[in-house]
Amino acid sequence: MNRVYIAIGSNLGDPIRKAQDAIAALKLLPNSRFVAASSLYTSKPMGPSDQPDYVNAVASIDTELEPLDLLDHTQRIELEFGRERKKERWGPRTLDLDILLYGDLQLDSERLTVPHYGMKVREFVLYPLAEIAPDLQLPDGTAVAELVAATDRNGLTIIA
Ligand code: ROI
Repeated sequence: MNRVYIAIGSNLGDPIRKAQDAIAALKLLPNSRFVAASSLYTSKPMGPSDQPDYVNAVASIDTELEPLDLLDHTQRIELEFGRERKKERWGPRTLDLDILLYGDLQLDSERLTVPHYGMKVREFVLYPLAEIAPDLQLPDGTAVAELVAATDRNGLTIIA
């Protein structure tokens, strides 16, 4: 079994509902066991500021799915909830599921990079992650608690 952490983000079309639906969908993944989901948080957009605030959360599962099989599933869930891939870089999105960590795997491939490249500096990832895994260390030995301590909340607030 591999402990996996998945970041959830949405800022279009009832984002609270989208995040809750995403968590429900993760509970149904094959060959996997749902472990935990964080609270839902609201966060200021990273990237262009002329877009709505985001709803963010982090969930963890234990899975026997291979990394790219898991990615197939998370991308399927994104599409099920109406994700449209837009041209604009860092523009608004109906649902984003990012595989943050896959056990201690360090992988840099065309389709998937774990640990997720931005996770060490994004408050909307680090705070929810620390909520469900306060003692977690990244594959390089960095403690999530240390990263949280070094990262401003930037308005991040629990909403549900
Ligand atoms: N900003 C916030 N606050 N939350 C996100 O989930 C998020 N996702 C993104 C970009 C566009 C980088 N900005 C975000 O993909």
